[in-house]
Amino acid sequence: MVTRKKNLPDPDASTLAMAGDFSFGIVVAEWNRDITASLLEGAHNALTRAGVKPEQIIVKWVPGSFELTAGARYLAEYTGVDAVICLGCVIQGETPHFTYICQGISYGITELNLLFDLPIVFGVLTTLNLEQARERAGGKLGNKGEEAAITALRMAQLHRELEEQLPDTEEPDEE
Ligand code: RBF
Repeated sequence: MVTRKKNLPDPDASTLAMAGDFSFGIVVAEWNRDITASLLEGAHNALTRAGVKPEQIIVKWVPGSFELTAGARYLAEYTGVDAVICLGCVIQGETPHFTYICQGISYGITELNLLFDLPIVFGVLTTLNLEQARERAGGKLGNKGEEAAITALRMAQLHRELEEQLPDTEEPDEE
């Protein structure tokens, strides 16, 4: 029997109640497409299962994981989505390329989170081999795309809740 390790609980009632109000952008890398397509399926299913309308999910493919930062930035800047999910898979090869790509993406996505007022979620597998990637893309260790989607939902909810608590600072209209 396949055991699916779960790092995150399913979205709770308060998250499910808000899910229909949110829109999401998903940027997904074509490199290691078998794996990233499974991550995308996991993320998409988790969002729609929670109540997000399919038409409220924008999916954009980019060539490789290194391009996820730019893709996420475009989605954050040019669409009105409430959160962006980045999905990719970098597998270690024989050269140090792996390190540069992984560092580039993690720094890039961290910086976007600081620059843009919306959550940008890191759903990138960085594995030593294909087997480890398969285990995390619908295999015995679950589907990290699904976890990235639940994270995006929770962060969009947190963002909305805190935004709604802000006092209204608008100047009153002059007579
Ligand atoms: N992109 C990935 O998403 N996963 C990889 O495992 C991956 N390995 C790469 C290995 C090498 C040697 C090179 C040159 C690129 C690799 N890329 C990989 C593509 C990378 O993310 C990016 O698309 C290109 O470097 C162009 O900016």
